[in-house]
Amino acid sequence: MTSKKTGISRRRFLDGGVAIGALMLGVRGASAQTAHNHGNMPSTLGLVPRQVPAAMDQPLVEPEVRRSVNGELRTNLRISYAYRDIGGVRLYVRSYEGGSPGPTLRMKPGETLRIRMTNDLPPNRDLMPMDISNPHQFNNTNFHFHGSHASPSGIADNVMRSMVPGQAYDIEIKLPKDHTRGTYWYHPHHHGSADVQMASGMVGAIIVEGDFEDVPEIVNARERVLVMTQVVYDSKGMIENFETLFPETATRFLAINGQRRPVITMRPGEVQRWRMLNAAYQDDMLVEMEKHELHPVAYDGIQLGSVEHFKQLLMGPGQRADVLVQAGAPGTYELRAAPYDQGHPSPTGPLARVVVAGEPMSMKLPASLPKPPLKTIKDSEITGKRTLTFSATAPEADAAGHWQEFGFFINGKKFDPNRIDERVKLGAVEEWTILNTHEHDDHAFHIHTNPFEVIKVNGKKLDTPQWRDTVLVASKGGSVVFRSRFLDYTGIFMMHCHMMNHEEMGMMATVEVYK
Ligand SMILES: [Cu+2]
Repeated sequence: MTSKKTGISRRRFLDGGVAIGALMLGVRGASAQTAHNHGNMPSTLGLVPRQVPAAMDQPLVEPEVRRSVNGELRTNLRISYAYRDIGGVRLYVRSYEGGSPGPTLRMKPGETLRIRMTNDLPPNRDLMPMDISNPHQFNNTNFHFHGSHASPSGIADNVMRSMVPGQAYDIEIKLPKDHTRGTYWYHPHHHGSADVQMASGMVGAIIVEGDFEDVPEIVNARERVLVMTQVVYDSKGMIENFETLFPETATRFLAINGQRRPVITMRPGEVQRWRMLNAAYQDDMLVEMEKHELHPVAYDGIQLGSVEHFKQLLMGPGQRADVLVQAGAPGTYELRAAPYDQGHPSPTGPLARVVVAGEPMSMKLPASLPKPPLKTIKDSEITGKRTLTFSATAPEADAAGHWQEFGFFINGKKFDPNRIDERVKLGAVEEWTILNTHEHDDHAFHIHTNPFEVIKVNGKKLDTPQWRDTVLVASKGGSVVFRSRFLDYTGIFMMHCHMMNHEEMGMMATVEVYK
């Protein structure tokens, strides 16, 4: 069911098509598919009362999959407003391909991602503000392949591009043959609008295939893509003002794959592999599952050297965790976000219900994992060190309101696209200390193009260093030390806080890798 030219699987759309038709005719039982409706249906919505889908407890639906064919993944992504019924509310928000999340893209190392991106949003009505860290022009966009080791220049993973309403653009991102394999994602990265667009659900998973090929316990496990978001909206079900996203207590509820508390089914003893992506625009999630342990085998698309075991797994915005879960006795268990203090309370609540039922399966967790793909960075490799300070200013009394009075900084400066903040020689291997002097909030450090190996957190050396592309840095003087190899690609790319309210208000800086 794959059209040759686009590589788009139509199966999901055909399934979804039934649901769309059913909705328009008012037939019952079409609810779970509404997150994947294609395009707008304003006339129907205006004239005919629409079937209201169940708010929760519908079977989990995974995003439509688009696969690479003959070495390339060629596809279209159309950005437009779309209606979306979710968790008992009707939203009218910006979207990829009419849904949230957007389609899951699946490709392999050495292949090229070719996207024709059409920006069908209406023209911007606001002028450029004096201060570009005042969120603005929400209908401009671009494309970022989060976690990719690829060129940041030209029409590749270049977040300096401006894709304006009414225009179409080509994107071409070639992955090297030795690219790490795992769970990645995409989202807009246009300064001024990225936060609003991601909060609207403009996010999607990218799977770089082929990890754990020699681990039968993982190969045989049923895989699920779980794109976790915070669903936020104003009184009209829209996001047209920054006030909808900030104060940071604005979160309404959590969702997976655009569904509020969907149902995940498992059989007793079954092991499943969940590709979990925290695609929330702002907050951490402390993930737990009643009476079950979570067993990460990869973080941020990079395989671990051994299986980990947790009751709770903290995921900052932007982070991924590939987690094995083994179902226990028959019953219903909640997968949820538990309370966590990130400077303000992280959102809590159900993510999904896991229903364990049916014939038991005898499956096992892997006893060991193959050697991780990236070599640990030795002391002798280090060619330079630097320290970056994340800080912020807040109004004196009420830290929850008045976002215009906050300022977010890296090394005391707000983002300026015309300034180069850090210059690094191609091939350098550096040790960076990220320091968070902000009194209120943790921050989520993310850098493009090259992953890094975390060796120290809050002054304490890790027993096992951890490769990441996004890491949380605690407030009130918290710190993270990592090492990174600046390999293969010259050009200008970004580092920033992945709590997108902070990024949008200035907590981003440029890095230039030169030859
Ligand atoms: Cu931040």
